[in-house]
Amino acid sequence: MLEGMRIIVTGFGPFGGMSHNPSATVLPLLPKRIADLEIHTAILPVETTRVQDALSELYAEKPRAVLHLGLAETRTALSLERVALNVLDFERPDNAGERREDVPVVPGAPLALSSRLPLRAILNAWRARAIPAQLSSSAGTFLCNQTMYLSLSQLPSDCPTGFIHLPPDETLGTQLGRPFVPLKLQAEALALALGLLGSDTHAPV
Ligand code: PCA
Repeated sequence: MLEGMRIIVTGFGPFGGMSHNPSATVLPLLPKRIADLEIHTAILPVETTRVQDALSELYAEKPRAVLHLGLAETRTALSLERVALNVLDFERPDNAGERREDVPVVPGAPLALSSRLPLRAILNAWRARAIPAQLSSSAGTFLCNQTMYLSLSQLPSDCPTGFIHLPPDETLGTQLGRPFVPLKLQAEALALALGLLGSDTHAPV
C-alpha cells in the first residue's frame, strides 16, 4: 500500500456499563473509499494507558487524515469538537479501572490544541440536510479528549485530524431513555464529513 493513501477513522468499544458504543457500530456502515482514499477503521480501547500504543500503530500507516469518533451519551446531536485540552480528569473509571485527577495528557505541552477538521464546512453540510449537529467547545477530559489531544500533537500539521462525538443511536437511546439519532443517519453524516476533509481546514476560533 502506498503511504498516505488512506483515511483512518476510529471508534471506541463499550464503556460505562453501556451495551455498545455507536462510534464502533457505525464503522462498518461507512464507505470503504472516498475518491482515491481508502477508509481504514479501527476500534480503540477505553483504557487511558493503552490508547497511545493503539494510536502509534495507526500513525505508522501514515494516514492522509484521521477522524476519531466517540460516544457522548448525554448529547442529542453530532458534535464537532473544536479543541482538545491537555487535561485528564475522570472520576468514572475507564475499562481497566483507572481514574485520573488533574493530570496532563502530555506534560509540558500547550493547554489546548485546535481541531484540524473543516468544522464549519461539515456543520453547514449537515445542517443543510437537517442532520442534528453542533460545534462543541469541550470534548471532556476523558478518553475521547485524550485521543484527540494525542493525535493533534503527534500527527503532522497538514494531516486533517479531529474528533466527532456521536449521540446515542436508536438501540442505546431506547436503553437509556434518551433522545437518539438513528445509526444510519449518523453513518450518512460521517460519509459527508469524510468527503469534506480536504476542504479548508481552518478551525473556527
Ligand atoms: N466516549 C468517551 C470515551 C469513549 C467514548 O466513546 C469520552 O467521551 O471520552
